[in-house]
Amino acid sequence: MSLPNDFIWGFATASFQIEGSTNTDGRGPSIWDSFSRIPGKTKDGKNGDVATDSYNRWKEDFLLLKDYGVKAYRFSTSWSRVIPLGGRNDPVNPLGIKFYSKLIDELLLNGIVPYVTLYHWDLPQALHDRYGGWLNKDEIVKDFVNFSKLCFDSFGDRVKNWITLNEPWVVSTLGYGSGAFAPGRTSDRSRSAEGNSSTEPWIVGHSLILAHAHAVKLYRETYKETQGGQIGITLDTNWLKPYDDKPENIKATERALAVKPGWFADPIYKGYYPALLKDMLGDRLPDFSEDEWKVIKGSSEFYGLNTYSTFLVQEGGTDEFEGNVKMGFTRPDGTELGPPSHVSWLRTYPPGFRELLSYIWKTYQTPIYVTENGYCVKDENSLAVIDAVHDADRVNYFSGMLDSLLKAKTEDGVDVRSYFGWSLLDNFEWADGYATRFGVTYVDYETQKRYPKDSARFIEEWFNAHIAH
Ligand code: PNW
Repeated sequence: MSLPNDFIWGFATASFQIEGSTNTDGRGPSIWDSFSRIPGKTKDGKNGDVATDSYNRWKEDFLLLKDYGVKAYRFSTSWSRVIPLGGRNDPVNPLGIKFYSKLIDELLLNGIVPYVTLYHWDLPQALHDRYGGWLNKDEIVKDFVNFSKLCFDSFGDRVKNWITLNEPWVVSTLGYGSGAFAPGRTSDRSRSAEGNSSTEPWIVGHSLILAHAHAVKLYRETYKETQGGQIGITLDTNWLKPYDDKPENIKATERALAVKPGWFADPIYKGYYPALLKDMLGDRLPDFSEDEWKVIKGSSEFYGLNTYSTFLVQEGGTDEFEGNVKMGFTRPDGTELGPPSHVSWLRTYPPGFRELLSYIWKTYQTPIYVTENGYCVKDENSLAVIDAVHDADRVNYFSGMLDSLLKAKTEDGVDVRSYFGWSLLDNFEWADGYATRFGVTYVDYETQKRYPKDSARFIEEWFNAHIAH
């Protein structure tokens, strides 16, 4: 059993999580700069001002990729680095363009294919202040399309794989529902002075879908023919299994899937909202006009899949963003899906990945690019470097997941075309700060020195052994 020669593999990162240099060479502030500087918003009280210093150390990171033998690298562009104030009438920052251009050239010179995410959560602060950012559909769609156009114009001669948005579910629900992520809006007044969790996430989701669709429309009309690339979206999608075979738990699982991934995937791949989502939200779910639906339906050329875990689902929860269900890892017989990781939402359960790949392939019938998958070892942060690099639990996770991917592709006939491990290196893990480590490379934040972990070597060897030559 092996994967075809053209199967793509590599590692992923995101601009705000690695670059640092938030105030260098003309970059403008993003909502994550401001949010992470508010005391109490990140677990370790740290922000992204330095991160892994990759704005300065990008060559070193590139050398890691080369050393690991990857075929591709997924990274994201910082909107406020290339248009510091973000808007369509605001000036472009040539140094920002130059930064990504250099990186792209270096990758291509060494046979590494760039996969570029336009938006991985770092909205220019100015757009949030000016008109409410993602809450203002008419303005943000135009500004996002303008930013996308700048990227197609500047990099599209060399970049052939575009991802418009990373995980719109997270942007909407954590940014405007729980308020755990930037811009931190929520009805919970202990967390924020502003926001309405029952309406804003659904409004933001609406804007995100349209912004994505209009960027794709522009690419198809103006660039695709001459540049010859492909474009799509990345959705975070966990596998969900009913807790047992009780009808109410089966129904609860369907409802949970209607929220995630259905809220975004159904409009984009099928051209309508899931009925269960509409039932749950009534008129709080903004609908699209007929003209808008035409732009949205079929607006992704692949399913960009970020996936980490499997959950067991029961009737009875109150979190709308999960579909009002209870989610857990404990089976009815008391056994667990997998041992705890460093975060509450992630367990190692490889069979779930195989089932998820089949579900997506059957439901959405579009090629799947796994754009993120990875693991954080419990308490890795308290280990000395020489121990942390022997990340047996992460190796175990990747080993199981890759085995599932291979079976999905070769035995189940799922059209899956890439695998990007999250992440190339330990980095700023959003509200967790730096204490949660997802890298296959250890970063010593005192010295910024990088140390390859066993998992990096494992993945390299796994693909060398499983891709047909
Ligand atoms: C991803 N879930 O988000 C992000 O794209 C990365 O930036 C991040 O560093 C990485 O995961 C690790 O947290 C997730 O619902 C979103 O299970 C949602 C889930 C998991 C990860």
